[in-house]
Amino acid sequence: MFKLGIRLFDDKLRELPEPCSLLFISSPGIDPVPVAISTLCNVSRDQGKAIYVVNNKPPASVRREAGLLGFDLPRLSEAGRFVMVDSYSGFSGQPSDEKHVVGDPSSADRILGCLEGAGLDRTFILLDSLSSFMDMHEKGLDDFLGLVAALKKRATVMVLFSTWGYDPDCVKRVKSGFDAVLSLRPVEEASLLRQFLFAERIGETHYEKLAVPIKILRPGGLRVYFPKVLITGPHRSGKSTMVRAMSASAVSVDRMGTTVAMDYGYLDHKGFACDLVGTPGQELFDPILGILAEEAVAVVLVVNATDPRTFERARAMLQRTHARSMPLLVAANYSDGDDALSPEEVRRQLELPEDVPVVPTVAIDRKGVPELQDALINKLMGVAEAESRKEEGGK
Ligand SMILES: Nc1nc2c(ncn2[C@@H]2O[C@H](COP(=O)(O)OP(=O)(O)OP(=O)(O)O)[C@@H](O)[C@H]2O)c(=O)[nH]1
Ligand SMILES: [Mg+2]
Repeated sequence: MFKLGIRLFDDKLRELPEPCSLLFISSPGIDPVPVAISTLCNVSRDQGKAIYVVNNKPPASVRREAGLLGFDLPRLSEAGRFVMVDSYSGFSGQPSDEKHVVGDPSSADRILGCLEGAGLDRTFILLDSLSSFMDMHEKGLDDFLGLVAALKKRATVMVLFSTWGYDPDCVKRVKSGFDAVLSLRPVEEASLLRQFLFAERIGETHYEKLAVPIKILRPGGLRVYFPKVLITGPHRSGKSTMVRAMSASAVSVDRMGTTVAMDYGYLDHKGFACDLVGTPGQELFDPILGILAEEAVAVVLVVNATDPRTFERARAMLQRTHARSMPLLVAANYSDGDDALSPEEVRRQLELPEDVPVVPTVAIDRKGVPELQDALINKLMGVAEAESRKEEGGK
């Protein structure tokens, strides 16, 4: 079975019969190709063979994009795990260097014939795109849905569809021809435009709020992406060290060993990415705490577990950053100290509710940091999962 690499969706997609058909809709202005390539390359790397049928751009541009995303298409091709079907050159009248070329890309039969030649059984086939196929001739949609139905008996099919200018009835018909419908849409949040991947329908279940924010890394491919996680806590509790320990790369604006502006880091962990912003700890810099906290989606409070005298300050910082209205986690840092309080004791003394994870850490040695990263991701995804469960429960 193919995987998007987004657990929240994959758990549900697993319930579909195999092989299945998936419609991937994108709004105008959003390029669905990076998500499609990420999915396709994951399939061919992890489970078997994937075929990319392209009819709206030169195959070379797909290869180039895959390279930028960090996928090694040449190696996958060599291993027989990736096949390109050029359904573009025949349409644009250009010569093709590809091995599999569809002579007449407006004919569903010819596409099927070419796929037969490429060996389509039990593969994952990406058709890019339905919109271009429909634009080629009048009966495009019927022919195309016929093609999808024929392919689905033998392979999993994912179809890209950019929905602009089509009448709503037509879009409805397209959607009903597939086992699952996902859509990539922009969502405006606090004046920032972000991309979200929505599951509209999986099998018979319709969803309104099953969505995750995503970002395309080049290289890296598809990630679930959270734009800002705030790392705060009292002076010298280990925030800057923690931002570095959690990040693939990080910068701190420090003077004489103390943070005077902010730490910036970037977490990339198990298919998730987020920007980490660390605050200064000294009271002197409190005026900027609120500014740094703007638009944060979660807060990690770092405390020195050997020094409970600083906990009152920690609580004050939670107030200043409005942390209690967001997903909150606590790193009980300095847990290497002999007199370090246990996580339970840290929870009690900070008066934290049960749903706030308290993770013992030693930031200088990265001890407990993977657990903290897991807890952060679970917390962020928990919000999305709760939304989707609410929805299912309501049906
Ligand atoms: N033993 C021990 N030392 C730590 C740990 N975490 C950080 N440190 C050390 O504590 C000191 C302060 O760490 P920083 O990361 O600069 O602390 P900070 O919270 O960013 O400090 P400010 O920005 O000044 O508020 C450094 O010398 C770190 O090496 C830990 O878990 N155990
Ligand atoms: Mg610091």
